[in-house]
Amino acid sequence: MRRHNGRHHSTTPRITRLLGSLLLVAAAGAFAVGAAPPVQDTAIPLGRVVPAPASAEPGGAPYRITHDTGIRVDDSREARQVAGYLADILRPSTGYRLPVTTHGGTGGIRLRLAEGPYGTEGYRLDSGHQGVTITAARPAGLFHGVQTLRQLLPAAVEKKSVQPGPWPVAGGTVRDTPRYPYRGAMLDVSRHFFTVAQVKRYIDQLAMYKINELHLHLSDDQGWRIAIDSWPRLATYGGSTQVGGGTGGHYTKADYREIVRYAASRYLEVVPEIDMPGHTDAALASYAELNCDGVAPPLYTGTDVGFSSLCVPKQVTYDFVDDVIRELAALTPGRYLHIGGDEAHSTSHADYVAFMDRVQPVVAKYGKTVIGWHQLTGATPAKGALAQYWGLDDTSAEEKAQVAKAARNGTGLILSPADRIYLDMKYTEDTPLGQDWAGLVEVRRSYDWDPGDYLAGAPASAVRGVEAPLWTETITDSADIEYMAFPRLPGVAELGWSPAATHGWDAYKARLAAQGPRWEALGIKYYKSPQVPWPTS
Ligand code: TNX
Repeated sequence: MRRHNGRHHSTTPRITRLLGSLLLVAAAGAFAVGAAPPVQDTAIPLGRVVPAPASAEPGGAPYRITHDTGIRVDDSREARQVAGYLADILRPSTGYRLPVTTHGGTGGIRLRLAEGPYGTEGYRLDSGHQGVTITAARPAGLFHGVQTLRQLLPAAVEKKSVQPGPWPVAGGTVRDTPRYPYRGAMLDVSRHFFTVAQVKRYIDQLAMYKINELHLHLSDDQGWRIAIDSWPRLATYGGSTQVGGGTGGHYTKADYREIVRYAASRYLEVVPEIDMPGHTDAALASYAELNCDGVAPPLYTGTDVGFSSLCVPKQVTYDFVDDVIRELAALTPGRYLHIGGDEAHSTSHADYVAFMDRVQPVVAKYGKTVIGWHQLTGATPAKGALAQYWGLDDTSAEEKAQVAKAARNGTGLILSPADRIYLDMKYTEDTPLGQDWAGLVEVRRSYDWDPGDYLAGAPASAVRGVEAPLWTETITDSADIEYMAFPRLPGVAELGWSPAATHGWDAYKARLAAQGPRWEALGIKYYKSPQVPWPTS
């Protein structure tokens, strides 16, 4: 709706003009209720996308999706699936048939696989009078291009009921490839359990911003969340509660496979984490023999950390670890297995080092690459391992130097600085959910830093990407997840995807603001940060 109309800029006294505008607003409101609402008739500018594309060259006529539009796709199974995904988004709101075809023709929406400078995830989007073509070397690139196309359409495209349109896509060319290969989000399903449906909903939201790694924190003191056949009580007993004493839950192997399958259909890789040797009360409570004193502690439903440890000297510990890693690796097509390693305050340093020396080869034996929280750099990270850095500005110089040194020696880094991108940190003092041990993290603070030079002494080439963890001591349902993730998560996605040259808060906040109506259309209740110029609707 146009709110500034030249006709009202007359010489009438201010008060009359004010009354006039009030009447105009009232009339517009009545119109919206009665007839079709006023529609946006200009296309969204080509670059107004989060994460910012590597380049956007506007030009030429826009394309308009109409009842005649079809989706043409190369005859590859994966490309057809991406086309089906796009059709599933566009059909409910446009009301058009949008047939997906694999034979020739011209115009319309086309998804095309072709060699070119796209890498495994990049794409090119060309829009003009005749149609929109997304070209990529791999299906992941087509999928990311589809996310860009979504954001170039009016926000109402996200609604589940037929909307009036029109559906223009600005003319021009977008060329886009990611800055980093690892762009992750972590969900802690231990402190509170989240159902498969809740995880899928989050996966869909992550995919909109080209996030490609879903890290699931599957075990902690408060709950063990994955079925392990050789140690069944881990899930049935260790998974039977959660923070606050609720009934918890766990994923059967079929549940977990379904999450992996769904994530893969959105081009996310699942990174499962079993946190060891600390954060293990749920396991220790399930099997007395895992404890050094042979006595099982009670299940834990509080929020303290650092009080539990696997028994490092006992052989049974390694039988347990081998079984768990073997079964989890067999369920996981992804490359990584995260072994935690944070806050092992009840494990001596010597034991910690000995434990990591024995456990990392087990991960390799089952064909996976180790990821550990950055405390792993206090032991000897395996060749090829990645360390996930979760320090803060005021983390000790010594600890930072230890991580930087490991990075210089070849350990890759995933950056998750807690005072920037921990999604469980409160935005302000008044945020009803979350914690504040790493400080308050408003939207600008979470966006305005550069992963490339963040950790002094770590070479830029060591940085594999970024990940936004969401710890769930205070988070219990999808609405809570969404309130903490939006609007910070898209900023993390942009830090991971967009070239450093595109970085800038002023331009970003305008692009971010344009996401608000999309979230509203999708039923996402986000934090309306006063730092962001949300459109008034
Ligand atoms: C620290 S960060 C933890 C988690 C907590 C989180 C709460 C990290 C690797 N460990 O155990 O859930 O703080 O913000």
